[in-house]
Amino acid sequence: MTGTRGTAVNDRPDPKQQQLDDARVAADRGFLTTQQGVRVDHTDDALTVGDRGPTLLEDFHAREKITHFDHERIPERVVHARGAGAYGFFEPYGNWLAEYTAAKFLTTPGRRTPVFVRFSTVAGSRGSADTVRDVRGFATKFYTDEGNYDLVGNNFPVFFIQDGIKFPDLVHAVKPEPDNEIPQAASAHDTLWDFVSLQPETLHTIMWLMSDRALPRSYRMMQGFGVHTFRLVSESGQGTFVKFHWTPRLGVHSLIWDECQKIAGKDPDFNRRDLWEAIAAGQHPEWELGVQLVPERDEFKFSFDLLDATKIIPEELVPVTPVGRMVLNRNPENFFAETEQVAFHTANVVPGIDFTNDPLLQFRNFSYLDTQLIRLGGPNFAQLPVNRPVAEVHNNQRDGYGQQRIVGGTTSYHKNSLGGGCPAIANADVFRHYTERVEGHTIRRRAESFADHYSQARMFWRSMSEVEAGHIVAAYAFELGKVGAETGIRERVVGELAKIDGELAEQVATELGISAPAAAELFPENSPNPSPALSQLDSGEQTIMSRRVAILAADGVDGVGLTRVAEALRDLGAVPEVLSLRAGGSIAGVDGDSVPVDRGITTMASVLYDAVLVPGGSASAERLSRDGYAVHFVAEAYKHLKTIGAFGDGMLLLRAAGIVAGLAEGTAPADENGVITSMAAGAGLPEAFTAGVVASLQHHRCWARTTTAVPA
Ligand code: HDE
Repeated sequence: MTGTRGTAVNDRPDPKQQQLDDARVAADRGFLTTQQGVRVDHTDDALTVGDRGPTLLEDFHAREKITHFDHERIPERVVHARGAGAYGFFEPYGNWLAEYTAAKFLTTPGRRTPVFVRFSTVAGSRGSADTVRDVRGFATKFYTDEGNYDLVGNNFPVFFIQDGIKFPDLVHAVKPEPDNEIPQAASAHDTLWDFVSLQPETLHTIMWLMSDRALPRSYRMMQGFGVHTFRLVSESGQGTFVKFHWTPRLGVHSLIWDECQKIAGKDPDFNRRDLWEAIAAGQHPEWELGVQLVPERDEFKFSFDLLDATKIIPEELVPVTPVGRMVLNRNPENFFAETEQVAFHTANVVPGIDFTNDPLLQFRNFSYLDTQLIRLGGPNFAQLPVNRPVAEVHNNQRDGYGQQRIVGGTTSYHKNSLGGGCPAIANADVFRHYTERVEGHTIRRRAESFADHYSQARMFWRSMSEVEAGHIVAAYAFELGKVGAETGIRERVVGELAKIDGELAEQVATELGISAPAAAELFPENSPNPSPALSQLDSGEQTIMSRRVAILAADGVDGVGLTRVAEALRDLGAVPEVLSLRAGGSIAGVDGDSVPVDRGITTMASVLYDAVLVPGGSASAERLSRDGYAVHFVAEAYKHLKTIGAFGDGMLLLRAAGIVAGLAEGTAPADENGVITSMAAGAGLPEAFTAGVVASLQHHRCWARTTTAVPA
């Protein structure tokens, strides 16, 4: 489609091409070359004069190697610096949405659109830990046949601020403090809470940040939201407001704050590793895409403004309707090339999806392209493999840093006659901006319809189960407890909480040892009913798929019983691992069998598992009961409300940890305390034991234990 005149079509072998081909062949065969394709025979010693003489500048290989290394780092993302990515596909369930949108990838049954998803934390640097208290990014690039569509969302459905001009303030407040760059990847510090206490529009999202949503057990177990109200546009140009929701098949599950802090030391890559290993093991995570649709005539029917990104549309008012599913089934090959260089942009839309005047979204449409220009070093980043559309690209944009395309012809302008008028303007399947009538005065003022910062925070708080509400209070107490007591910030925040809910304010104040102001709930008239959809307890399918189970064992273990339970769990998709006092090899079973060891108890920790099992075998159980790590392992699992199973003499270890008093049998199949025990052993181990473990593990944690769990 580009110009025909002078296009380099040449039958003679091009020597340059020959060189390139040779270099490629050499690289394919694994020969070491310079960037110019020259083979080198030595890369371990630089060129010097004699054995002990100076290094020579003419060693072009050494200089090229070190120069390239010196330039390896690119600026990290100013937010969402730490992430993990994966490829997969999206497919719609049917075509019913075609009435509302011209976007074919959402409405063509059977069409699988490739995707790349990047999950991230927001506040920390690239090297920070995964399990910090933070929002998670959930950004999806759909490589549709009509061009790339990016849904750049988060795992919370709301955002901290209403107008993009506040974004630098918010991010400066939450990032490490500028004088000493402390703390890394943490919101528990003066500047964030100073900002929160003075900027009440943050209160609803802060409530989410204090909730379990900020501590996902896995990227595979969190929801995603487009956050803004977007607009679907039909073939005939009719607009419909839409909110996008991703719902994970595995349910929405979280870590416990104490676990998060320990995992940050034991395995800072916990969430990254989890995603990578699940995909590598063929346990491909899956989400359902759902939409909430609001006809244009209903734009003003709610007590909140659809353009206000600090508000949700409660699912009880507008249900979420499933549209299709997304499966992630391939890990990247190179973190930098793919996960680091991927560039998302809210303005990457395709025909059928458009924006609204949400003042946060409008800013994002400017900011993402702007930031890519500096982060990826120029205007050609769309040519990087991970960003390249599958749709054909033709235009008159030329040159710039990192240009990869060699476009022939003499014309790079529109309109032209010399290039045959190419690229031509299409008249079908084109993106046409939605025609919206807009009028008003030029003002710098927040809309009155954005004023209620309290009633949805109240709805969230009142929709929580007792356990979840307890976590929220504890989170406020932890975070504010790290804020200087003399600053007045704690009091100001509690004062804002009192405008949400008096009881919440009082509970937090009690934890902080300050007095709570009297409840002064604002906007009670807007207070929606509690929304059960906001609680995440017992969400999703009842499955133990990909749940990690530690089996603690030593020489003399009941290998027959161990293998029986492990196989049953593995058959259901769980990941059992045998942990022993040595990190490898095998241990001797009591029946003369031998059991392979996967890992060492001291290199792992219960916080890295979802459940713990202790098989019988008196020698094994006695040895473990004398080992501080093993005792701590089960005690900590108990504290973190995890399923614990023990059979035969395995109960000795539970007794050593103070979990059971004696060797009495538990109430199989599922003890409501999540401790499943059986006196049986070997081939006699009843199926009810495993069934009890599975039933308990399906609930993620044993919440009933919350009040009884003793500190490990
Ligand atoms: Fe972002 N955001 N953001 N953001 N955001 C970036 O873009 C920005 C907002 C989100 O995995 C940056 O390439 C502004 C809301 C995700 O690569 C930057 C505003 C939501 C990612 C930027 C917002 C998000 C980013 C940093 C307020 C949820 C990571 C590097 C107006 C709906 C994407 C980059 C990835 C990244 C700007 C608010 C989600 C600076 C100005 C709301 C998931 O452009």
